[in-house]
Amino acid sequence: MTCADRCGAVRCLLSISSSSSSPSPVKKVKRIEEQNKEIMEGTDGVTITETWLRKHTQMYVGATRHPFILDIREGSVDLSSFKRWLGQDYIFVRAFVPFVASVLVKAWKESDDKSDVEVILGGVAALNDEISWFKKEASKWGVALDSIAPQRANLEYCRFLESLAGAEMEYTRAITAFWAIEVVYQQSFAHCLEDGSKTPEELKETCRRWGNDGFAEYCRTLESIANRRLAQASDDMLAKAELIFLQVLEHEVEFWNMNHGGSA
Ligand code: HMH
Repeated sequence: MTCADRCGAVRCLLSISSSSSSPSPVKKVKRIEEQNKEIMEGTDGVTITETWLRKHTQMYVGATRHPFILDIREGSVDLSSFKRWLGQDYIFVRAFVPFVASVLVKAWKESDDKSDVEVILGGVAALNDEISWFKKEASKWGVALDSIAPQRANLEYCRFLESLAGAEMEYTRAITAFWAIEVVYQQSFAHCLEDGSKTPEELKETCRRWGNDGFAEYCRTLESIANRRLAQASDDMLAKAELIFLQVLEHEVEFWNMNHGGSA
């Protein structure tokens, strides 16, 4: 497949995933299945998530190299934007807890590997720690967490999390979403800690929360669970999981947009 073909496929999928006047969900899934047959030719040994990352590079880069993150890395971030992100992300993380708990229950009921439960339980424990961290960090910045209202993009993302937590969302799609949500933050904040970055000292602790090596390892474990499930999935399920992956990327971009620029 040539690069031009691949770019065409990305553009096509972008329109599939974001346009409200696009075909029905069934047609979207069928189109993704057809494209995947082509893309998967000659990709033996490459994991499913890897093929998605290649196919949707543009969107993935959009979510992990957003101007908000680039500003942190350049040391030019507007502190009111940072504080807004802190308050909004606290609300998001509170809504993320019941979603992760739902993934835990699905792993217990549906997983073919018992160790998945332990990995997800580790994620729940980390979230407990994270909520305390948000409170501490907010008091450091003078952000009053209790009086913050969620903004539209946040509400929409939280609503999406609720749909992912529903009983009709099977484990394969739920764990795929879980990996995607975590990896965007890991990749974004790790970028702010790379050699040559000018991240201000007072923002480094935030970046280390998601950019540290342990979190990267945790994301790789989630990715390998997702890939194990995806490798056993039907073409229909694969295409549906890919759509979830794209929806996560879109919500992440909107979440960054919400925090970036404008007035606090
Ligand atoms: C919006 N995405 C958002 N917030 C987070 N804290 C994470 C992902 C990672 O947990």
